[in-house]
Amino acid sequence: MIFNPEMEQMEKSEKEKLQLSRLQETAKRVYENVPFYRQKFDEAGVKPEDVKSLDDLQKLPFTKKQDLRDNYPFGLFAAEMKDVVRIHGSSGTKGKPTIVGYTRNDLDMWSELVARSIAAAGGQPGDMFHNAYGYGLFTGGLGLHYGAERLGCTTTPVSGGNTPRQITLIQDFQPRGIAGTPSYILNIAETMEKMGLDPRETSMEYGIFGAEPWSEEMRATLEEKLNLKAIDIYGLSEVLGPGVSIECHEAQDGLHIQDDNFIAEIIDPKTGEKLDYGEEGELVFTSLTKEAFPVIRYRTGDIASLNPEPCKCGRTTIRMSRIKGRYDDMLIIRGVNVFPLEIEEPLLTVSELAPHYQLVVTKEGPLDKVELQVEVEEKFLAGLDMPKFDPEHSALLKLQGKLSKIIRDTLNVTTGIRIMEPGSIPRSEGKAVRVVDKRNQ
Ligand code: DLL
Repeated sequence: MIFNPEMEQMEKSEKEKLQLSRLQETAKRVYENVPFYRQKFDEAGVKPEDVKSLDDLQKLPFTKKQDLRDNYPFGLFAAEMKDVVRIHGSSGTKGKPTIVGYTRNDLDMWSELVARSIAAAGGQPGDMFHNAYGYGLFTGGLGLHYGAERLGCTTTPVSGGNTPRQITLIQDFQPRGIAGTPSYILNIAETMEKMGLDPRETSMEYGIFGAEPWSEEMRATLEEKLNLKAIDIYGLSEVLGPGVSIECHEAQDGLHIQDDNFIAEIIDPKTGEKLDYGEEGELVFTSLTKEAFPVIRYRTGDIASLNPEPCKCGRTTIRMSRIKGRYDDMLIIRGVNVFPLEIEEPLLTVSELAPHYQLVVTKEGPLDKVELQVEVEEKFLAGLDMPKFDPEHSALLKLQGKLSKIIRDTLNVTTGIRIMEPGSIPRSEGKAVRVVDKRNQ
């Protein structure tokens, strides 16, 4: 089902006209209401009236995460505080959270975009919908919540954590749809298995998973374990929250960007130059309809590419690739750039290993040293003669060698590898911690 065919199937030239008039309004809004933007525009020698075509977006300055920090908490708001009815934020890795705000119209638009997203994932009015994203400052919980209600789903605000209760509610309420981070949903599935329940037997038909990087292999694992369709949803607080883009269940091939509300660009992160369709680089978003917290050319730090080809689902919106990672999370292992996800992919192809891993980064002299810690699959372990877990057991050493070779062959890097006992890697209840950085300890 297409929730808003008028917008989601709009013809290209008409969409571009709409984008341009909305971009002009947004440029005017930030210039008139936010001293930060006025100063940046002035420094760049550009006025809102200079935006005469979509190409003129290139003339506008970028906005970065540091700009949000410098203007903490409300300095970038473009609406009066009396009109701001909701605050959200993201915790980030250090310091104060990044704060964003919404007017009533913003919340209305957000609900609509999430309703569109759930429909794209295969959701329908009347579905029972289990929302396991965290409720709070994080945008995942309330973002999915209001969108599910807007679509007409019976929405259960379970939030993250308390896994046994999640399982009881899944069994008793019989949801058709579930939402949560892929790592937490995996945790729920495995907890069910431990309780002697078969996660393939639940009522769930589709899952809306995102808020953290996950690989095609993780999709295959989740679809197999839970017998549902796993759909990738993307978003970030600075731009909206969940609902910026989502895959459709028909193709599961790229995430449809809600481009009546956002313009996406891909840039070279070093030069800031705009890249072509298909080229991989940093994803940049400009909001077109937001009132309280519009963003102009916001540099997400996320790596993706764009695809303008029409999709078989009938939507005409531009699509982005699955996120490969964040520039912040990139590791440099002996001169080779590696994203955690690139390690997840080969790792999940080894059936003797469980999909639980962490990369521990330490310093050895001037070089970064990376150790991949990964759990062995319980079933494999049970077949070995090992009363007490022994990492030096020949079968585990052999497994270690096998994984090391696969990683070397696919990524051209050598990492240390530690095979861990089942259950020893901390389980996620929200965003999984994949990189443990001990370089400054
Ligand atoms: O994670 C919003 C969200 C909630 C998205 C629920 C999807 C579902 P933040 O906490 O601000 O917002 O974190 C945003 O998370 O810049 C990406 O690095 C990462 N991210 C979000 N979705 C995906 C995804 C929410 N599908 C940051 N794949 C973003 C990979 C993702 N990374």
